[in-house]
Amino acid sequence: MLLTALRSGCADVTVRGRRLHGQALADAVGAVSRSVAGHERVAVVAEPALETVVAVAGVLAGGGCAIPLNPAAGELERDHVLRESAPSLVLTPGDVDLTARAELPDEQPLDAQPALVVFTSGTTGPPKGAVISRRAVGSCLDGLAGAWNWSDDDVLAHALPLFHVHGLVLGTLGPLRHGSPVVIRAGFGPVPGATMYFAVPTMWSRASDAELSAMRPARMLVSGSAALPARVFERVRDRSGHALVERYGLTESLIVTAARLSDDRSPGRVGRPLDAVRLRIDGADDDGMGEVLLSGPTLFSGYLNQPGATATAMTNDGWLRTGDLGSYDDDNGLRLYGRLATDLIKTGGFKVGAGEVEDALLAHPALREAAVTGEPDDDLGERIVAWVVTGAPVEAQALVDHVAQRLAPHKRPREVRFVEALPRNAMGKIQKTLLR
Ligand code: MLC
Ligand code: AMP
Repeated sequence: MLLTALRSGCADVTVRGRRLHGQALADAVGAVSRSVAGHERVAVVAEPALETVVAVAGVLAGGGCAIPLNPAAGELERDHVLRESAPSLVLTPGDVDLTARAELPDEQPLDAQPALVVFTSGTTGPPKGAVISRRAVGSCLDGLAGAWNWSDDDVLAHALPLFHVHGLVLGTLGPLRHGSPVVIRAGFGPVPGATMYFAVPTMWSRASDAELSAMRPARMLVSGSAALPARVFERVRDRSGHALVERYGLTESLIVTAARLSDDRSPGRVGRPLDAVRLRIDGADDDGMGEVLLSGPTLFSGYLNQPGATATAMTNDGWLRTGDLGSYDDDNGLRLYGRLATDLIKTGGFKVGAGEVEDALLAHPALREAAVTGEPDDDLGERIVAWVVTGAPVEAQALVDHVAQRLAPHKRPREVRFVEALPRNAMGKIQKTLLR
């Protein structure tokens, strides 16, 4: 059983000021379940709305698999996701009637059946669909509950998008499993009575002094999805009285480590493994720093339709290569230092592949060449920079809009640099290190 609190009638969800809870919420979810019966894969246009929560829960409660779609995805990206995942139904908020009533279908076990397909970027090509089982979701959420004593006494607040693991699994399915009321706001900020806040570092960095101070009564403030800068950690601690709790994971593994409230906390220390998760450091240097590898029940089942990419992501003995650089010991937990692949950019907590943006840019008729890099950014952690060689006059903004419309606004370059030529090696490969 996945959505235990929802089934027992004690879930409580508020999105942008609209609330549905208790039996009325369970019944609305039941009605969606009935309406999608027989559909194995259902795409959900994940607008930040109560209907999205009810739609995803309805698909899962009936044993189906939900595919969250970024509502701001451009045509190219949306077509790709729909083609790859081939849902037999696409639900938009308009398809969900919050006043409809039906009993929830019978319980489904926490097993290898897919619960979600979440699309995530790689270094090259369009995003890949990570297939996430019911068991993985349940194990991750129970692991976090164990680490943080997350219970129905908690009230969770966040402003995360509902089409990625952070906002969807932790921020939505977590409360439906653990029974903590959740308040999902339009912009990140304090919520009276909240005991837990989940946010990406950019949100913590943007919170005002007054907002941070209003979060003082909470039990824990949590940061994840991207590296937490020391100055953000310190400012949050000064203004709110809380040392941010970091947790770490990937779409492909869900959340695998978390700092405990009893741990000494400092930026970059993302805690010890959750229950049943195993972690090892591959190719460690003298300082113990190497690639983080993971195994355990929270791991994804593979990339949809891409056995080759799945095999590349895993070792022969079944461990996931994360591409993250870290060191581990039982006393200090996992410490993260950065990523191996420079072609993966984390901007505002969103992962964006350089290759995907380059492909989109090159479809613009004025461009002859394009290379995309990530550069340090005080606000976003990293910002996407496009280096372009033009064959015809074009404004930077036109290129930015071109990417925002084809892919999604968060994948747009924040800066465009016009160059005469891109540096290439003897093989003709672009040397991105020379672009910095
Ligand atoms: C701007 N906009 C444009 C545009 N320029 N739209 C179209 N074309 C253009 N050229 C619009 C945007 O759509 C948006 O609209 C608004 O302008 C502001 O856009 P933005 O500047 O891109 O947003 P920003 O404020 O910078 O967003 C910051 C942020 C966001 C932190 C709120 O990055 C965010 O939500 N991050 C969370 C990412 C996340 O959840 N990652 C988890 C991955 S899972 P509008 O209408 O939208 O305001 C994972 C695993 C784990 O990593 O460990 O958790
Ligand atoms: P995604 O593919 O969007 O799920 O992003 C996964 C990546 O986010 C990981 O490989 C890490 O690089 C990064 N990440 C997640 N949590 C943290 C964290 N607490 N600190 C630093 N990086 C993180």
